[in-house]
Amino acid sequence: MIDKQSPIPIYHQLEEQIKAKIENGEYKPGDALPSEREYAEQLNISRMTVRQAITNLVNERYLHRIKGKGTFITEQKLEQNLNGLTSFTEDMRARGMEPSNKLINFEIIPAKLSLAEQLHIAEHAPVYEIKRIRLAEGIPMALERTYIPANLIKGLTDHIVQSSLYQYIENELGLKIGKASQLFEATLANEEEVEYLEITEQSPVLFMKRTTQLENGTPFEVVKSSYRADRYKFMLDLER
Ligand code: 16G
Repeated sequence: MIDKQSPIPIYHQLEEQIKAKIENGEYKPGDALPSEREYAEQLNISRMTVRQAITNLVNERYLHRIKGKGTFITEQKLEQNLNGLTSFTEDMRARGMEPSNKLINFEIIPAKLSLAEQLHIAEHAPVYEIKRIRLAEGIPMALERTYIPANLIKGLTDHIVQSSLYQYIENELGLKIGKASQLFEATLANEEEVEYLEITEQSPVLFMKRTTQLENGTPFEVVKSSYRADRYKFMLDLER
């Protein structure tokens, strides 16, 4: 497996072999990597060399170390393309994954002043407050709190928001979704996110706030989402 005569450094050969095993699924995300000693003995190379290969793969985020436990294969993150105003349901379906929702809260509340201003409605006007865990293949990806003016998006039910909100707005109400502005912020998980996203305390979370309007310019949602930073990454094409 290791060619000691090759001009390619041994640590590099080992790196490539480990990467290949991750890519072909022999090593699965979350699995523990064999120990340095096992590689060293099996391949008849020094532990220093094994350590070098593993360190490089940790730096490249293929692997991660957990203190006192060992080295593990890192989960592949989902890459969300930010070019386009899509819904969670559409994003998941587009990549062939099954979206689902766990509804935590669904109620109508009076809008506080700052929310009312963002939604261009009167203070205390009724808004739906919807809290959902968004899952892909049963794994929690994000916690989403959505605020929607009840007088604008009519007839919303707890049943509807357990599937797709955008689909309801466009297909059932016949409204056209226009554009959104979205803010991104790196944070550490709070208690609620730890509980609902099944992550440990202090895990990194990507917090996003999206304000979306209908085609006619009327804002219809303010959404605060917390995405698991260990599962998600974002991609945007930039032009100059
Ligand atoms: C996405 C949007 C959210 C929107 C939801 C609709 C972000 C940060 N948020 O999660 O604003 O309300 O999709 O999803 O991308 P649905 O149609 O599947 O209910």
